Amino acid sequence: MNQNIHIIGAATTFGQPRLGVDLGPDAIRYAGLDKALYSLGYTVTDAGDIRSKYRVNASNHSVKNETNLLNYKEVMDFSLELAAEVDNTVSSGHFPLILGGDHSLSIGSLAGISKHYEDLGVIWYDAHGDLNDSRTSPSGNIHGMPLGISCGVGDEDLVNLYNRGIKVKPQNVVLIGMRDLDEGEKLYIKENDILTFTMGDIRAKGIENVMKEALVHLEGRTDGIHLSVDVDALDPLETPGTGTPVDGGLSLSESQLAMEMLNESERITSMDLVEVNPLLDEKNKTAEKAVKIAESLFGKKQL
Ligand code: B3U
Ligand code: MN
Ligand code: MN
Repeated sequence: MNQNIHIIGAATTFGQPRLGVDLGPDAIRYAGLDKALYSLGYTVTDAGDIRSKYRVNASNHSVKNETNLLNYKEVMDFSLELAAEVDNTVSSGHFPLILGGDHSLSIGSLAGISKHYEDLGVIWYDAHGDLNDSRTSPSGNIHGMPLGISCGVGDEDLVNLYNRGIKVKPQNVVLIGMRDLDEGEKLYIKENDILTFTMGDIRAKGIENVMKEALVHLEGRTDGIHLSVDVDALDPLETPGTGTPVDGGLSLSESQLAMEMLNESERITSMDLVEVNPLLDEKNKTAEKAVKIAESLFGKKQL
């Protein structure tokens, strides 16, 4: 594992309508992220937050454009800024740890990271596929689209963001924790043969076997693996402070084991930790879980 971690707060809320997810990066910091990583022996720097130049308030938020995309311009501008910061972070030899913020931020993080890899793998640890485009999306929320956009599907300008086209090949993606997929997403997964582990698969095989299969699948075909963790992959009993909770999710302990295995693989190059919304939380419990997940990824073992 890269010993130099650079934290980037991606304080955006424009990918979905619930205000407060832009406060996620500080909620995770206040839950003790840097100290936890120092204690594991890492060098940690913090870029502070990237914040949209557009002010957020209850009346201007959640405006759809003519093609069913919510806060389109805001997401576009934010993604560009984040892509540049992440690109610079990788160039300077640091591990980018991007704190969200809603999941639309992965449009920018993947744009920045993928520039450095021919065949970037992606592990998408989430209740949702985030593979919609403006036609298949039931909501118009761009946080339900970042993986699709990164694979080259959807709005042309978002797909071509950061002067680059497709960022990730669908065969280099593994979905873990799925339990809320829209019809269009199911079709896309089938047509592109994306390795997918639903909660049903995880219950049947166990998380350990699922992670083994995921790593075997990405072995050989990828030259680095980006990990995108949406805290709604976990059960809402564990992580209630998130905008679109779905029952029947992963436990903290399963998630820690999954992260430990990723640590041992020594293949993870970068991470998003997203959708922590302290305004929906109980005493910052969700941010505390996010810190535990990061600790496990960076090598802390469960007792
Ligand atoms: N698939 C739905 C719901 C959703 C996606 N991501 C989240 N929720 N967090 C959509 O709106 O695209
Ligand atoms: Mn997500
Ligand atoms: Mn989700």
